[in-house]
Amino acid sequence: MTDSDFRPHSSHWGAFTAAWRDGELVVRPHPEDPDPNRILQNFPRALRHEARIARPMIRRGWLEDGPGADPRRGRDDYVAVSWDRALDLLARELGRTAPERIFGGSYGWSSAGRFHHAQSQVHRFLNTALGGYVRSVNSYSAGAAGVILPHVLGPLESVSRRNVTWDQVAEHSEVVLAFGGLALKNSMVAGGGISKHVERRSMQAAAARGCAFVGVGPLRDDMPAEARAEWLTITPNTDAALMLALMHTLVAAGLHDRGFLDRYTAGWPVLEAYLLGREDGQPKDAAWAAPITGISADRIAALARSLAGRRVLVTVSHSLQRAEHGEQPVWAGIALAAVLGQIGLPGGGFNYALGALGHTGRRYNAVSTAALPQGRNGVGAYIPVARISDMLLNPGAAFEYNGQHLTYPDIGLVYWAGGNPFHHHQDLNRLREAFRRVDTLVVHELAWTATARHADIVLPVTMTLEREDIGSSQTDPLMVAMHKLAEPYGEARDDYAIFADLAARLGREQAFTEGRSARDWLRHLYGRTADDLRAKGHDAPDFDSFWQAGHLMLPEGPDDGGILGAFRRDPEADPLPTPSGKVEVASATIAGFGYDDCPGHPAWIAPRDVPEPGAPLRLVANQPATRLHSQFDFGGHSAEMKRRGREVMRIHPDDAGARGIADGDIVRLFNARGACLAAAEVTDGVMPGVVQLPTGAWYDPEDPAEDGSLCVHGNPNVLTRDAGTSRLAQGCTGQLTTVEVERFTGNLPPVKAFTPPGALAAE
Ligand SMILES: Nc1nc2c(c(=O)[nH]1)N[C@H]1C(S)=C(S)[C@@H](COP(=O)(O)OP(=O)(O)OC[C@H]3O[C@@H](n4cnc5c(=O)[nH]c(N)nc54)[C@H](O)[C@@H]3O)O[C@H]1N2
Ligand SMILES: Nc1nc2c(c(=O)[nH]1)N[C@H]1C(S)=C(S)[C@@H](COP(=O)(O)OP(=O)(O)OC[C@H]3O[C@@H](n4cnc5c(=O)[nH]c(N)nc54)[C@H](O)[C@@H]3O)O[C@H]1N2
Ligand SMILES: [Mo]
Repeated sequence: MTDSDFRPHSSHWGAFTAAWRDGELVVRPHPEDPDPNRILQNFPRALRHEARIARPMIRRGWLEDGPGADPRRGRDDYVAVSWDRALDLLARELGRTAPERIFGGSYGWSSAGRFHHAQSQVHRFLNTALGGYVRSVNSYSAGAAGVILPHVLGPLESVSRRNVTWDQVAEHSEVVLAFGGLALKNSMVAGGGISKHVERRSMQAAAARGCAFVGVGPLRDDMPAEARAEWLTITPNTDAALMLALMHTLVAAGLHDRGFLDRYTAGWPVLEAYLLGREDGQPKDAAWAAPITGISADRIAALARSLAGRRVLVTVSHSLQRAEHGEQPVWAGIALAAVLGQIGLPGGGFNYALGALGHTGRRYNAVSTAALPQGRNGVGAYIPVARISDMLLNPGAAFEYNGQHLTYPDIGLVYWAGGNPFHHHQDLNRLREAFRRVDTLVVHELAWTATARHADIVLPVTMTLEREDIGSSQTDPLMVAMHKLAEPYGEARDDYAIFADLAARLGREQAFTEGRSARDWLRHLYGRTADDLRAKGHDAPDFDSFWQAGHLMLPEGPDDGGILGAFRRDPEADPLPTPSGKVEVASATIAGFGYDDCPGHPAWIAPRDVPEPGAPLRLVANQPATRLHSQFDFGGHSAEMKRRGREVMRIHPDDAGARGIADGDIVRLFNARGACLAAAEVTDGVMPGVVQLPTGAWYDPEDPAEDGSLCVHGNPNVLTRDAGTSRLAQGCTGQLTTVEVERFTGNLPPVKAFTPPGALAAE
């Protein structure tokens, strides 16, 4: 095996090359990546794992009894059918279902290649072949932030990705106050691919220059050792109270930047009145915040004083807003940065979700990289993405969202390609109930996820290694010619090929394919980038040269702070795209909606989901270090990091001792919504009163026929609550909930998540 045997490919967790040796795929990270990650090592074993789906499958109840609500979903057998039979049946269903009754939101990360991106494929198919579908808006990532940011500071992308860079942090920041931390496990990942993981060395350089990092959160390893950070533990979901108290302390001491507040913000008198307690008689001072946050008043006051007059960067992770009233810590973080007068300065101000993904803290490419055009959606109805169960359970019911009164549509057919709702959604027992209501659930999957196991029609798709594509992200200069590395598993086909055949059955093949093969589409998409390069005066190789070289370096744009930098330099010439053109530390628009769960200024609103006798511990259900979400949970690296085949839950020694739990024990986590098993790791890296179980272990009910059955594998979403952040954003609140934990003493049930469901002989 020589270097020339290694062919380029890319994934959301890194660009790489791979080659075959003795029947095994060998995966090497991109040679110039200074800090590659182990998630790449999930690929080799995943490729031919028995969890892959080999043939089109139809759920027996649906095949025998036809479409309709069915309590057998999730515990039925499957019948293997030919592709022709599966596509004929599906085309018939699609043809007789009105687009207004098809839910095609199909949320999920899919794979990195820009052409075979399954979510783009399904949307294009539903638009071009059927005229549209009921869609979803926003994301599980930034459900609350994505809605509140445009009202108060600017679009999500500008505040998150086109803002402060890691180079600015290394060079300019004096204090980085990181709410929710800057965990390296998270910045491993970037949608569309990433060639350089720069976070570790940037924080190292900043710390060496004397920059002080403060990591606020329940876990020590939310900050890398290289940042030499102070770990400030906080009671989860109380950050807004800490931020308000920091502001109060600064204002009371006259340390706030009045010049900045006057010139660059709107609504300061409203927020100031709230901080000082003129509204409710309660000053939001350090003594007030201490019992809420679990941080002493002295510590809060000292922290506030340490920020004044320095180049401070406030970062707020996605996790803080993936919780009840998640809008508040985002808005309060912005207000804190405004009180400090730092917004728009290099290495200072506010950067939403810096470090949460490898897209942030980077320069944008100076040219665009093409995405598959989606066509036009003729259906107007939509839901905020995390309201899926609500929609399916309550057709016709009214709900509020971002100042609007909306109604849940009545859905007959759900089409999913490239996402795993049994990974991403909350209260999975409720989701099962919701999925039982529809007439038909169609899933394109490469493996037998729990979502596939609930579907009526399961179509096996290729995984990224089995096809050609172009890997590219706007925040990474390396565009990758993703070469095919393996033949498709079993009868698996590309999503594109499946949709093309369905479109043909519906008489819409030309509209969907535009007469192009997959290779033709790659050429076409590459051509758009090449044209843009040439238009901007750069050289661009032709497609065949690009393909042979395996990559192309794109020119990068400036590091100028984006719209926040421009606004800071000249607020009259470059106002922010908010109603006032300024930073809205209070918002007349939001106040006008009249929501008590999201008032007109950042506020502390006590959550309802707080510890109680039956559930005295707070559960942090965060992103997993060993994989992307649920993807390739059966891959080598993810599997190796489990204990006795279960996901690992971390618990503080005091909480473990009080429950007789030892390191390595199997434990049962439970609350009013459900229960799951996990393996305990006892560590003081988790603050007392908190347990942490990452997402991504495949849902594995002990008895699929029983409602509320124990998940034997460790999926925390059997425990989380299915409720929106507030009426403003209706965002996902899956990050936090409350649980009790006990040592599991029964017979240990086997993990069956990766064993295909019962299959009947082919028809
Ligand atoms: N409790 C809790 N829940 C959470 C979160 C949390 O913090 N706590 N975080 C949330 C967040 S931020 C997110 S983004 C979501 C993530 O939720 P998802 O994006 O739904 O999770 P993934 O596991 O990435 O799902 C992608 C699916 O696509 C499949 N796939 C990959 N390639 C292809 C392909 O080419 N074609 C097809 N058809 N399928 C393919 C994979 O096998 C996988 O099943 O989870 C959310 N859920
Ligand atoms: N390895 C890996 N990386 C990923 C992903 C993955 O699946 N795997 N998913 C990617 C995606 S889609 C997204 S959206 C991002 C998500 O980015 P985030 O949502 O920010 O990531 P999390 O790891 O869920 O949360 C970060 C940390 O916030 C802390 N935290 C939780 N609640 C609170 C709180 O109330 N207050 C404070 N101060 N801290 C709190 C937790 O300790 C947690 O470890 O991650 C991305 N990166
Ligand atoms: Mo996300």
